[in-house]
Amino acid sequence: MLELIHSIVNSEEHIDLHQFLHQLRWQNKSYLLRNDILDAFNDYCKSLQKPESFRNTSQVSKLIYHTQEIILENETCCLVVRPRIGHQQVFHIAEDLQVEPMSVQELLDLRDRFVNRFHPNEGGIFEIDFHPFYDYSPVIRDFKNIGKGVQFLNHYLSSKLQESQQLQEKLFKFLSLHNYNGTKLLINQHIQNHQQLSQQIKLALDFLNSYSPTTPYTEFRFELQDKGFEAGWGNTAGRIQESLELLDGLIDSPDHQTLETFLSRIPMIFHIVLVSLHGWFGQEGVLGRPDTGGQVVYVLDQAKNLEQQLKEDITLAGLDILNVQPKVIILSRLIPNSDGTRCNQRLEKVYGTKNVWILRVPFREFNRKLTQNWISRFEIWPYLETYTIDAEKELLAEFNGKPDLVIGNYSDGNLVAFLLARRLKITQCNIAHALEKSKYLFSNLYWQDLEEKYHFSLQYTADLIAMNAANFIISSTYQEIVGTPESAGQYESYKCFTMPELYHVVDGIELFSPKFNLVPPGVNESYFFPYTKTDERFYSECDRLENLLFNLEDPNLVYGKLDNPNKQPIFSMGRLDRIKNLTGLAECFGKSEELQERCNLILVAGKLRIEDSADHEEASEIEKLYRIIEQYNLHGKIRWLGVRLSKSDSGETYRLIADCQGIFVQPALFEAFGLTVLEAMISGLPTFATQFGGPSEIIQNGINGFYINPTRLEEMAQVILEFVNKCDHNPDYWLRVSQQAIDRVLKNYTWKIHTARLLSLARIYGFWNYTSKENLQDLYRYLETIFHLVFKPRAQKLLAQHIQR
Ligand code: UDP
Ligand code: LCN
Repeated sequence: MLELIHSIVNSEEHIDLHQFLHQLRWQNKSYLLRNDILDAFNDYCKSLQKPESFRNTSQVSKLIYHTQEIILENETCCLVVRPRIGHQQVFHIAEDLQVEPMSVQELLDLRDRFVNRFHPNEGGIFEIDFHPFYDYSPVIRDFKNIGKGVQFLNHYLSSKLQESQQLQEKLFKFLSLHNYNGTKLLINQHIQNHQQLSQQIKLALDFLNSYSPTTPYTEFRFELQDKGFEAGWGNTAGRIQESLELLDGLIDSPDHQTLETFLSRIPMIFHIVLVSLHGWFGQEGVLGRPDTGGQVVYVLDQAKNLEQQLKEDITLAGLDILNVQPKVIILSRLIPNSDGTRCNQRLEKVYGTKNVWILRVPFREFNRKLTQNWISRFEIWPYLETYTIDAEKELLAEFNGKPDLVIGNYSDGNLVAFLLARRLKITQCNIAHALEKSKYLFSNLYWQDLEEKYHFSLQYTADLIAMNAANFIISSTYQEIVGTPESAGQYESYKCFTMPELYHVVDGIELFSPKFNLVPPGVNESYFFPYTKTDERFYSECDRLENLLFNLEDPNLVYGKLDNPNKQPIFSMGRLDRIKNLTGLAECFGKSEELQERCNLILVAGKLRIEDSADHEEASEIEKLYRIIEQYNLHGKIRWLGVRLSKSDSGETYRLIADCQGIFVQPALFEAFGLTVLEAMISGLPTFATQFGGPSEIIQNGINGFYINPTRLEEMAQVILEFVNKCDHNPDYWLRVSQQAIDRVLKNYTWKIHTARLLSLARIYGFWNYTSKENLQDLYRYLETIFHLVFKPRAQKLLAQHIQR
């Protein structure tokens, strides 16, 4: 990029760069983000009647396209440029177009000066830098491979296995470690080192040759034991042979594919904890409450499917004979004042499973006094450390020992996962779901002003600790990690930022680390399936739901009566919080008379009345929705259902809308992933979803759905209208998009794919963790220091405030 700027400066275009920056200085904004920059550039081009070629292909336009931020200070400009995904460069351009690269430290100081919180004379600021701790680990080179960490790691590990006898010995030791409830698995005391292992494998393979591949393991179990091999290699002679051949291959000539297949078979995961703390965690009547959405759906479905996958793996490994039982515990919080939910129950079995449980542990204050009420996710930080200590005891009792894997969910669950993993010395996996930092613009820069309400200083510190500690991280989309060519990713936003007067993050996370893996979730196919699967549909519920959607007049449940219920329905379902932007959809509908003539708008939005809401954002969205209905006089054209639908009701609702050849719209200002998008698509609804965030990876625009820009309401209405018109001209069009939406989900987003991948990762990273644990000690010490010296004092201060309230 420096070359590009130099080349601009040395060409005719330097006049444009000079004038453009000059024009910016005359604006009243001195901190511009990408959208502002693009708008300003458009204005510049318009005002000087620049030709299209200049706007699109000039060197200046190229520079502008890649610029994420411009900060103006006195006569100079600072440009934060993202030449390609995962890379950032910073430049300082003076009035006379002298260009100098700027260091990260200089950028952070500048940002502090921007908010008047730069105090060089009072000493330096604490700098957080994780870069040195990633030295031990290999890093991916090409940004296109970010999120494919395990493939990369397998290449790396297999080449190391080839070179290093030490790693071969570690592999042997790793294999000798495994047991189930004290019963040895895989290798017993007859094999003492990796050379011996290699000899015994050959003997065992010769021995197995005399059996037909389908012979059950029980028939030759004791002979194999004599050769040093315990249960865990397979359930039949054929499967065991395959496993031992894989291992033989790994010892003689390791390659990445063999390593992955072999490690994915190792029976080392039987007991799993999923930590999901904030919101209300339950199987019924909780979705749509504040802080309670897709994460609950995700974790419940994941837990059920993990049990299923573990069972399959256990059977294939031949461990049924040891009566090995997988167990999955969803660790959540107990809320004594549970508002009609089951969140006050300590233990609850998950429906349809054999051994999946929700274990709820209460938060406590000083002197073991328990908190009684629900607490917002922004306020729960002070309780997490004592919570972990209590939860650890309960988990040890429930599992009758240690779990094998802990998976954290969201910032709070990930911090607890970190603390648990440190105490129990087990593998830690993180799932972000949504990182608040990218949702709230400038939230780090103005953290002090927002602290009373949001406590971002705690949340972002917790995020840094947990994401760096995690052995592996799974993300639902690529852009969750590193964004798109135009916008930064959620994890990327932790790379370098300032928390003025608290700390500077010089390097907050290695985005090229192999710990990142893209593993999207699935949909629960018992509830969400195509509308065409008539034999599986819940017809007994259809009349009730149809009436609720289109006709029922009950002011407690529905606002709005449709003049013509037969018009094509535009459907949406979500919580009434600002980011979900259901009000934006109503306004888009309000602005387009043509859309109102052609369609009805039906919203399932949880609540109807401000007085029923304890959440300030929700209350103001309710108010706004009423205002929009009045402003655009949407009476007769809109129905607003103030209900929370159960899973089976929401599944049938999507299908009922599909029966009417309706569409689904997801209008969020930003959506990290968007389970409703998957649910609507698998039901067969042509889906229009926000272009900001995960949906743009789920949908392929124009093929199996459509992107909308929720900040441009007229344009959004136009996209929907175009579709409606096309369907009028070609009745097959709706059917085609509908079928393509179904196919997209079935092929790429199933829980079966997700859990098989997740367990394979857990095993591979378990091995990686084992081989590199000495190298991780420095990092862990650093993380503990940040936890104790930055996080904890702030958490204690917040607790004192809670107690005073
Ligand atoms: N949901 C539901 N009933 C409702 C509202 C929402 O079952 O009345 C479910 C919806 O089906 C989806 C989840 O809540 O599974 C919302 O997840 P999503 O990822 O779309 O958004 P989040 O709420 O996590 O931001
Ligand atoms: C949280 C969100 O905001 C959604 O975008 C996701 O779909 C959900 O979690 C499940 O991961």
